[in-house]
Amino acid sequence: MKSKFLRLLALFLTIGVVAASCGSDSDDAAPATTAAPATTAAMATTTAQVEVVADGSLLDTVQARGTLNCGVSGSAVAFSETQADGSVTGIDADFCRAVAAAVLGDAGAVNFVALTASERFTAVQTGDVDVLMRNTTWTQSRDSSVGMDFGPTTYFDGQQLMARVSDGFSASSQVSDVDGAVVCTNVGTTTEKNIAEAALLAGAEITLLGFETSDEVYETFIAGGCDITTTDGSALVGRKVKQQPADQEWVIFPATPISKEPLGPTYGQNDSAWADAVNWTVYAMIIMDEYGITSADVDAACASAEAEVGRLCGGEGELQTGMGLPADAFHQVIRQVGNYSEVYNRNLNPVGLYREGSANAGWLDGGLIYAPPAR
Ligand SMILES: N[C@@H](CCC(=O)N[C@@H](CS)C(=O)NCC(=O)O)C(=O)O
Repeated sequence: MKSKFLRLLALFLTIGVVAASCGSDSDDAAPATTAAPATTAAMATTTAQVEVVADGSLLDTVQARGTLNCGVSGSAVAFSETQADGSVTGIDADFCRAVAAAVLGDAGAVNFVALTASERFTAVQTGDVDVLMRNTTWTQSRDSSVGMDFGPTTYFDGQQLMARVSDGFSASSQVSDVDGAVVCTNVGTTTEKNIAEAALLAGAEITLLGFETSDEVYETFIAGGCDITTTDGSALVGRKVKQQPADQEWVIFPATPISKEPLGPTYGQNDSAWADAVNWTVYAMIIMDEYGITSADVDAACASAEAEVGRLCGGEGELQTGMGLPADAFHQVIRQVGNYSEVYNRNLNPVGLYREGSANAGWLDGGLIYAPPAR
């Protein structure tokens, strides 16, 4: 823990540096530290920035606590699934682990908190969770009046519908074809709003049944209580793989999703130090992927790395300590969890979701996955 004295000293030094850079006629009463020799002031700048930005941030709280409270679904196939032994698997679970590896040096230091869609934002507001990795869509209202901030999109999704082939639906069906249908979905989601709006626009009259959990949605769908289920396309694919009964054939449509569902880390608004820690964990995973550096070879790569990889590894010119993280924070992320492709492929390939040709390909391959430079 940083002492009060260090924080105050840091604050004074920052004021000193700012005042100096604004000219000596500044109205700010610059403390005597402005007279410090240039080298001392320059060295202190780094420390001062770290101490001040992290002060009062969740970053401090999480580091003091020693565990990350990460909000997940727990029943989102391939994204976050609570297993019989209590462990949680999936791409969202791995992003929780990645943040723990960066912030705490230990990918295992995660307390997973399973939340329904309607519980999730309250859990952030009350501080029950530090971050959501819960197939959560970045929207304007959530980003503003709901009080959330959003990190880099980790999965570009879109809403689709799923129905039985025996009911006359096919991959080329459209929303207008669901006229008269009973449609099941989850409450507290973008999904329920999108389908109501899309059906209205397509002139289809539907009966919308809302459930708190996806398990209830699929139990009802399988039993014939609804003709259609609708949610993020990735979730439909996962449920079809896991739950389609031998005597039913389910089909997903329309080919072009009815909405954009950018899914990614979500946390309370106005905490820049925490946001930076979460966001740059994801960016580091994307950048290391661009260099082809994986968990298997990151130790060797970091041993001789230069330039951008060198900086991310924690070598000369590293930027992690300047944001309140250990110098080797991102080395640990790759080592303990993996780069973006590793995490994507190991969780999503088994349900038939591939990066190639999708919006989740890297930007050099025609996709949208992109990170700013580590500079
Ligand atoms: N991305 C949408 C939908 C998220 C959502 O909650 N989807 C459901 C269907 S995949 C879900 O996660 N269910 C899992 C559960 O019941 O725990 C949103 O942010 O509102």
